[in-house]
Amino acid sequence: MVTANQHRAVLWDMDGVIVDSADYHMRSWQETFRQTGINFTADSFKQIFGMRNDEIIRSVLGKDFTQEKFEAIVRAKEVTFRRLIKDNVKAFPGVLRLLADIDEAGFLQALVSSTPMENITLITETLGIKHYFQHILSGYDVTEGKPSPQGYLLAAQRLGVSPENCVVIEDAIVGVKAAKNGGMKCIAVTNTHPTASLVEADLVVSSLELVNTKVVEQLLSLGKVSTERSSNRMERSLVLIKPDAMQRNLAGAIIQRFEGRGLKIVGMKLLHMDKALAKRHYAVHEGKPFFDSLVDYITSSPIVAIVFEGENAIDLIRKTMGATDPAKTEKGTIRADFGLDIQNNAVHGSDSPENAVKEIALFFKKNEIFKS
Ligand code: IDP
Ligand code: MG
Repeated sequence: MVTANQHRAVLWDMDGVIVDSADYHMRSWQETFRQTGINFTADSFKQIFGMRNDEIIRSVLGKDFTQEKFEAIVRAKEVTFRRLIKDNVKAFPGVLRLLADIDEAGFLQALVSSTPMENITLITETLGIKHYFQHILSGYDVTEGKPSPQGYLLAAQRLGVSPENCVVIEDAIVGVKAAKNGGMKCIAVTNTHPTASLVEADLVVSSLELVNTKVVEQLLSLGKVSTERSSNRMERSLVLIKPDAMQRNLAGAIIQRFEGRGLKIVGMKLLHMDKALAKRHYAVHEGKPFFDSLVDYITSSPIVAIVFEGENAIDLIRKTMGATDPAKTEKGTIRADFGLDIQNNAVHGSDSPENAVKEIALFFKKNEIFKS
């Protein structure tokens, strides 16, 4: 049976996403360069991290090396790498479960790595994950490295899936760029680089333990929402980090969810709402049975008020928050992950362009909002 998900795919990078290999790459470069009489420190490795082999060798040896010397060094490095990692292959947390869940949900999967096939075979066979991939592409199958989208586009083509139906999982800045250059959705995981350098991704997470098939589906359907609209509106919306979240030190984690979706902070403050402000902010709920309790709750401790700006910000923020009742909302949303109950639901977001304008004006003066 052909399911809807067979027209959708998840494309995986390998080093830094599936396997924790940075240390072994560093040690194998070190060993290889030592044999050529060059001292290669951990500091030098930081500078070259994410570069292609030819760029690394050029940065260490200078421009003067022959093609034969280049190939010999790369071969030696990769042989050393496989020897060092062979008995130490370790998947990042959440990877094995996510591969199985995505497979179970009927998505196609491909591995798109810039390393040689021998490395890919060693890693995927050791972890027992080779069968999850309907296609595997090595660095030698493409003529252009990342940030060119060539590898990801070729993998999508081989799977028969169009780029807008692909989600790429990456850890490298050039890898995220490659996915976006190819018109694909991208989840970036901060295994190698900090969040701030990965904001081009549609979602940035600290671990793949936080990702599930619902998140992948949401990312793909967000794409549909924006293409259905004739143009993407730049919007501003008010977000409040509510008392229950502040008391549990969740402000940073919540802001990260929004920033990870590309929303920009253009206004932000810590304030303790008084009853008058609470009643104006929640005026539409006056007379409802939960109104008094809601006013008491929202004024019970300081909160963070934020103005976010971005394309379709209002809709995007509501989707990222999830439905009002944490028990009933979709997995992977802020309220599902952090909300306690229907009142203590961690976060507020404006529900329409009209209300966004009104609410922002309640909390911010004009000169407290900055151009992004
Ligand atoms: P929203 O925050 O998802 O827009 P609204 O219906 O506008 O939801 O309600 C405003 C806030 O009032 C909710 O976020 C929640 O904190 C609280 N609330 C809504 N419904 C109930 C309820 O039935 N019992 C208690 N509190 C509620
Ligand atoms: Mg509301």
